[in-house]
Amino acid sequence: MQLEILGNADTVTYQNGALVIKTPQAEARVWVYSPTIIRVCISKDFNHSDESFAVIEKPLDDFTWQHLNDRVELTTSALKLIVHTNPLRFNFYTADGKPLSEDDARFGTNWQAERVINYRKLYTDEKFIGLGEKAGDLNRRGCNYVNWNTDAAMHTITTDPLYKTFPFFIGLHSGLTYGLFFDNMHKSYFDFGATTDEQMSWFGADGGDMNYYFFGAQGIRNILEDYTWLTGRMEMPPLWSLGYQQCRWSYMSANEVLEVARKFRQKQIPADVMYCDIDYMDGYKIFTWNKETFPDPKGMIEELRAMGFKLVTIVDPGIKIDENYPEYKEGVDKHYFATYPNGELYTARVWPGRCHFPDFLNEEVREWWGASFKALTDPGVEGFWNDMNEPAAWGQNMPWMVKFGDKFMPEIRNVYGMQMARATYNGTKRILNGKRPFILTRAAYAGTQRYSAVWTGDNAATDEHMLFGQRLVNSLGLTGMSLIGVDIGGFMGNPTPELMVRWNSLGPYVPMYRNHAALGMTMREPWQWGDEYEQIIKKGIEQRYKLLPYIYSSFYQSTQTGLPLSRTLAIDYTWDENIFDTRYQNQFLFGDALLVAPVISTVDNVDVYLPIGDWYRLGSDEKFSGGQVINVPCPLTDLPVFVKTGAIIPMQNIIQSTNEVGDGVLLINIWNGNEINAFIYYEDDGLTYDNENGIYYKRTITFDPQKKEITFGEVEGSYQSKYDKLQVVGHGFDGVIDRETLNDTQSLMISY
Ligand code: MIG
Repeated sequence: MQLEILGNADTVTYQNGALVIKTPQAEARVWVYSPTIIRVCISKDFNHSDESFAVIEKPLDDFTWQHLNDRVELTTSALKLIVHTNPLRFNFYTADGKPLSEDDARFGTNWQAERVINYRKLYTDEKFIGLGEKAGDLNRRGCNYVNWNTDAAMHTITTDPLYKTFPFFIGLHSGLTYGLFFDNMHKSYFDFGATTDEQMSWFGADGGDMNYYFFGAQGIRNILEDYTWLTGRMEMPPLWSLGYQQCRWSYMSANEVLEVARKFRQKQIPADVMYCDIDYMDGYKIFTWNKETFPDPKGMIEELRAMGFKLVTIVDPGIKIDENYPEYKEGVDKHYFATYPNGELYTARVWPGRCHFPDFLNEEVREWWGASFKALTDPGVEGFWNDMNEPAAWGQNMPWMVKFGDKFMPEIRNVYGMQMARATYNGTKRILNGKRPFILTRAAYAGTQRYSAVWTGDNAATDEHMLFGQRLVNSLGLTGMSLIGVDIGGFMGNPTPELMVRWNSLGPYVPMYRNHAALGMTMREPWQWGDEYEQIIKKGIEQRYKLLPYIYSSFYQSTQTGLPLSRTLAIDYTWDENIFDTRYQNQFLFGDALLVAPVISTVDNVDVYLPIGDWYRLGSDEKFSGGQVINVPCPLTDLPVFVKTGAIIPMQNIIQSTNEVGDGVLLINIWNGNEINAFIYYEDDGLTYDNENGIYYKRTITFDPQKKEITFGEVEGSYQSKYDKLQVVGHGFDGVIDRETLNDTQSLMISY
């Protein structure tokens, strides 16, 4: 194997909005996407189609550049890129010249066979966060990772790779922030100083170009906003998907599904969603129903609907080889499946037995797949769970020569699941004719937030996995994903009743709250744990429903800014060393106002680190000063959750599902503080795309402690709020704020 270097620049020209720099060995192009986003693409064989599955924006033609002796300087209003020409190196600075991130001066970018690698300077105090669903600590310094979407069944808390690929990380040093997105879908590698004696960080891929977007905005919020501008943001999810979801592999019959749903209503435990895992199908054939066990899907779904439940069904990519199966016949006739290089169809075994695999990279195949959902939408399914799309098959080792169109498996593996989710989203959105589909996918690539929610796959029923799962959720939140779930209770193995209770006290603060378990595991519904525990779990679920107005508004924030619901403390407390301490690294903000400290089930007090500011414990309104570690009780009935002073949290009274109208009272909870604070309240019908036509209800609620005034801003949008009464609930005020019931009031003076 030879090492090929990038070499010295021969020519530097400007062509169609890009700087084009040629060396004898390669060609580099530089584009500016915004003042804070610069793209560099270095290639030995420049690909003119320049296809990306992640990026949805186009470059701007807005930068200045000059070619000096040994370098080219490109400047935007926020950044300076210095390209050294001998040899070619790319170094990024703030506008006033502070280094943000630089090539390693010795090695820069080079190739070994098809592998392309970029070596970067490592700063002494540099930390790294990101890469989405990855094992390890919040600070990824000293770790290395591989992106290669994998059915990581039985994974531990150190397994790598897992199911998803998000080649985007954020670097922190010298009080400065930057982000780097390596948009390359081949198998890729990231090393944050792990195996370079702390001299360099490096990343690369098995093929393709050294194609990266550099984000130079200051502050992680701004970087996330830029990253999600570039790769898209989620749209408003159906409100019902934010309620409690009950899943299992599998509820084996329509009767069983209905029985469980009824029991939620009898016991008055709120819930919105029931799931059908693979056993609803006829011989695991996608888009079919088992005629014996699910004889009348429409009837079942209508009964569920009458109880206020939605149904989500699973689909896998593998299409069973079966002459009597229309999807198989059509897929073969139209050449929709992956092949060997000689044109034979590739076959592997998975649940249905011998299967073929749709080529989701082909738009016609995506259309066909999407349209096939009629078999599920006709009887009334509105949620579609995409599993096994790494893609997975028994043996887990798809041969590298398998072809998807003109590309081989290793080139497309990391985007396959995302393209399946895209096909599912577009297809079901069309068929549902104005209703929002709910899509959930296991495999993903950067940009998946535009189509789907994700969950973290097959975890285990241990305390350690509960904490790890939260870390994965928080890290996924740094990649544009916001609607994220973990299998509450643990997929493999059986939780102790205490763990089940504890996990359900965290559940209200997991963006997607879904209880799920593997085949053969104990039953997991809230009533399986004895009376006393059932009541605690019920309280947890009720907490989720109380918080829904806050949660929904917070998802609106995700759609506008790319900020996730569950936020590692690194987002807002970036320079506070304590938040990276492995004892506190799982703590997170849930929306703007709540700080949650996940804690194992076997202790009844715990150390919590409260960042700077004052905080109230949610359960008791007890006040604490931040910037210190506090030891607090954490009985199974009270997970440590804290509220920021000045916080405004709209809540509602308990309902049994999002389908219920409720009592029309919106409870504006306010915790006393010293500084003025505002919250953007958002509501729409939770079900359709009418919100895109201005049919929503949005207003800013402001609390000004100096003026002792709460202001309800002008309502934007034409949606009629489902709450016709407002009640202000004060916390931490001397004396009680009257629980005054207001109508559409603009401002309210309070006395305390
Ligand atoms: O080979 O559909 O991660 O959630 O219950 C296992 C059965 C296939 C893996 C998923 C899991 C699901 C299970 N699936």
